[in-house]
Amino acid sequence: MKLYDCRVAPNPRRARMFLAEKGIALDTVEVDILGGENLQAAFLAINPRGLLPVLELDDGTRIDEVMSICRYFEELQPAPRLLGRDARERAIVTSRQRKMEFDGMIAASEVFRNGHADFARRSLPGAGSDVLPAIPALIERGRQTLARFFHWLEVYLGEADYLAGDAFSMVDITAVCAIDFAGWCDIHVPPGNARTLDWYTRVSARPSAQA
Ligand SMILES: N[C@@H](CCC(=O)N[C@@H](CS)C(=O)NCC(=O)O)C(=O)O
Repeated sequence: MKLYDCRVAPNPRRARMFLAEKGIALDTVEVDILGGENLQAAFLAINPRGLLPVLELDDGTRIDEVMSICRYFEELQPAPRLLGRDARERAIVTSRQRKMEFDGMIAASEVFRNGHADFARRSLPGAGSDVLPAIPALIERGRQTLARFFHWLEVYLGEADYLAGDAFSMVDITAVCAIDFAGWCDIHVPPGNARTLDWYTRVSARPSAQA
């Protein structure tokens, strides 16, 4: 089994954090997104969408999408549960997880990719078109979406110590990866969001955050 990975990229980091929390070590194959290796034939044969991470099983099955990879390992090795401990928690994790992706990860990606010279002709991640020019208006939209994201983190952390309740979960992993991704564009947790700043310190101090 092996994980196609990219050390600097935020979505592969989500998968690595999840695996580290479970104590699962996998062989990895590094793919250079910045250099465009993910858009070349060798990697497109692995994932025609050109996206990372991808998990390859020993029987050759390839699983893309971070959440699919995580669900696979949650079933193989339930402890510690990171996708919810019972039906109620699993529903909350699923609901909030989507918000972390749409309002956090995708918004940070909009700001980053539409404003960075290296991605001026690759404004969406992965394969699909030879040239996808940046759309500068998406930078502001991404900023606005991130402002909403930060607002909701503060609300959720007013209810419990972690973003989906009293247990650390995948929701916390996606949120911390989105915050660090937004930091590439100098967008940070607002200084008045005390609960989020405290949570961020706690989550960033977990060994998995360095995975
Ligand atoms: N929804 C996908 C998102 C995957 C994704 O966007 N990965 C980025 C790295 S963070 C990528 O592969 N980018 C390729 C590119 O920029 O061309 C998932 O959860 O795996």
